[in-house]
Amino acid sequence: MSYTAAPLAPKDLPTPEEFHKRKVALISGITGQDGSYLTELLLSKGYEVHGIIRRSSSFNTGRLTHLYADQHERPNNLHIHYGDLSDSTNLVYILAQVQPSEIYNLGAQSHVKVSFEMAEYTGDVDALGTLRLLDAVRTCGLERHARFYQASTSELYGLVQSVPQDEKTPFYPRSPYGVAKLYAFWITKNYREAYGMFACNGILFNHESPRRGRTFVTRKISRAVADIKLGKQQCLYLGNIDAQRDWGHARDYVEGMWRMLQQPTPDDFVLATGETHPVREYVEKAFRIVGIQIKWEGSGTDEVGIDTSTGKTIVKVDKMYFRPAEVELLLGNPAKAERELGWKRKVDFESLVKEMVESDLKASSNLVEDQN
Ligand code: NDP
Ligand code: GDR
Repeated sequence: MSYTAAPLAPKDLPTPEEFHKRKVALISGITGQDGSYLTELLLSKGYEVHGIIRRSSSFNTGRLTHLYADQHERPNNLHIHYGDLSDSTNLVYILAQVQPSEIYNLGAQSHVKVSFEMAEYTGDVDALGTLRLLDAVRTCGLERHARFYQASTSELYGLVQSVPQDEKTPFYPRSPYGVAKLYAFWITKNYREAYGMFACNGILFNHESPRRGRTFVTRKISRAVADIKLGKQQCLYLGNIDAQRDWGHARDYVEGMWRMLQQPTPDDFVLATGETHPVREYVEKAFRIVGIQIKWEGSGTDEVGIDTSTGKTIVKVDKMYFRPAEVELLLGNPAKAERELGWKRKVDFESLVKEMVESDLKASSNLVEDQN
């Protein structure tokens, strides 16, 4: 821990409005894709940023190295605290010490397929972890002062009820991850109503970037395309390539998170692009960027993608990547966020795929360091 400022006693707290002007943010999940972009944004706005990181036997701060400076050598506005959403005492301690004016709860076991294998752990961290953090806010007497952002998800919609999905569309989660996030959604809303907390749910549709974890489909594809182009990999194995997603850029979405906490009153908002694309289209576009044209042959788990210029099979569908229950179609309607937050995504699908493939081409050629 690098932070030693003395916390304010609850009786000394200024009004909630004055407290909010302090611009002190606490981020759980700071080492993740969104955590790193949000940290960049908040630092650029003059915030003091505190992040919770998990102890790991290997470095897990790769996405932050360009932002972090040793506080002994070159003090800056980014402070790191060891912690975990499964450890209430630790959360209370961090909150009491930092007294954040804004809390972003991004920490989660965020992989949908993994959640089927680690259902209890996912529930503990994603559902109860949110409760622990909300209760830590209350324990520290900050419930009228700290503003709270909950990383809710389009996975809440799950089995399609209607499209496009917006704030009024009913939820029907399809995975232990989705069900855990449903609890987190409602407990956030409940604490807003029960204790008057400034707590918001951002219902965010898929957002990607060169910093996306490598086991999520877009990054798995962009890296494989680069490796196949450079002769380092022969074939890309995928699951359900007919699933459709509403994909935006993570940098745009963290801007929306911040905007939610700057409103006069707390509310829940969908962030999405309003477009949907099947996984197979992402594959085709990504290969096209490196000059490879794909044609599909076969169907179901026998489907393959063939490089039309060489005749080689470079994509194979493999049933090991299918999920016990799938979310087939996500398409969000961001009208409320556009109207009330003045938020609009800047990066379109084509530019997103291009940025990810070009970044992985550089990383795979060792021209730049991997961003995660
Ligand atoms: P990542 O998987 O990239 O990051 C997850 C973060 O949570 C990492 O910093 C991870 O730490 C941390 N974490 C995991 N378990 C714990 C724990 N027990 N205690 C504390 N921290 C923990 O996710 P994203 O950045 O993509 O997503 C951020 C949040 O937004 C997540 O909650 C996700 O579920 C949600 N979300 C994401 C969307 C997306 O498309 N990206 C869409 C909608 C919602 P470590 O680095 O050590 O693993
Ligand atoms: P998702 O993202 O489940 O939507 O959750 P992911 O990229 O894992 O999957 C998207 C779709 O692609 C299909 N798919 C594959 N997925 C992976 N990971 N690997 C494969 O090989 C593969 N082949 C096909 C999947 O079946 C799925 O339909 C992400 C996470 O960031 C969540 O935390 C977040 O809440 C939601 O987005 C919105």
